[in-house]
Amino acid sequence: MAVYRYPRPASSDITPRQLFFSRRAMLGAAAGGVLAGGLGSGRARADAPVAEPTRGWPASEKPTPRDDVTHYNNFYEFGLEKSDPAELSGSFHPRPWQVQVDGLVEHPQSWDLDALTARFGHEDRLYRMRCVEAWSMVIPWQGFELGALLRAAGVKAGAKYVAFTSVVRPSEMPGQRGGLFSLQWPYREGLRLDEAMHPLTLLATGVYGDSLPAQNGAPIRLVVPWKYGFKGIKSITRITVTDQQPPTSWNRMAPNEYGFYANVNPDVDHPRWSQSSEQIIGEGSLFKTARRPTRLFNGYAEQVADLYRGMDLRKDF
Ligand SMILES: Nc1nc2c(c(=O)[nH]1)N[C@H]1C(S)=C(S)[C@@H](COP(=O)(O)O)O[C@H]1N2
Ligand SMILES: [Mo]
Repeated sequence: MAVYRYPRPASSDITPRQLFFSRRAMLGAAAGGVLAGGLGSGRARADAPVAEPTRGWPASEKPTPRDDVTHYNNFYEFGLEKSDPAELSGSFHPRPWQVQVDGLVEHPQSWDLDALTARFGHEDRLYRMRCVEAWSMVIPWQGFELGALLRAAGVKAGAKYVAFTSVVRPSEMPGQRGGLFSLQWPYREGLRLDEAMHPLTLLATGVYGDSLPAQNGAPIRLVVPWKYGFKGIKSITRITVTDQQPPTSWNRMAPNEYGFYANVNPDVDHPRWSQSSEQIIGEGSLFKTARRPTRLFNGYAEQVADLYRGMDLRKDF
């Protein structure tokens, strides 16, 4: 019997208020801090309208309220509850930060975060995010294409995959200090090289016009909008180009539940729940959740279906 609690069906995902506060008390979490403002930089705070995205979900899609995007999170390094990452990340230091780019590249290099932003900039992308737990958001990210970084690194012949590694800092990340549940740290993810080079694949450094708060994966995280949210690895320290399919965290923990591809697909159910529809976070009420049908490749089929032509999406789920 599995002892892990993630992912659960959507209906149980909302932490009852009482439990939320008793957990806070129990854990002695420092009150306030991160909740109030995040780790804001000098960038403009955006309660302002979200800029027209250059690519991604139509701008007509309503962004999920900022408060939900930054307080309903999965980031197991900080704890299991949706509220934990915002509550328990007060001692996390996302600067200074280095990202090592290595493996099958012409120019292996350790990039300072500021050097990455200076070189590749940050543009707006409004993307849908569909968690494997059957809930979804629409998130205004800022960032740059992973492909731009990989092109600068010079991908060598024979490369087939890209492996990603999250930070390990048990002193700043309570979820890494053991307990009943544990993924193996560091959190790892991977993409096929053509997925990594796809123009929709983003390295995000900001959300809602501000630097990423810790809970959203500060200071740099992956966003692959046609895949389940767990592919979007947070707080990346290393990007390795390789000729081997890399091991990935959730796939290693439960390979029959979480595939390497993890493409959003309403016709391939999770063994423990349906994937045919999703709860819309930030809409509906405590008494009635808002739902909508889930779409193949999270609605991005036109842009990405070619990547999977000839593949059996049930077998390579
Ligand atoms: N390092 C790390 N990255 C992670 C996770 C995590 O626990 N650790 N959770 C994943 C899951 S399951 C989801 S749904 C998204 C959530 O991103 P968000 O909190 O910014 O919405 O982050 C993904 N990236
Ligand atoms: Mo997720």
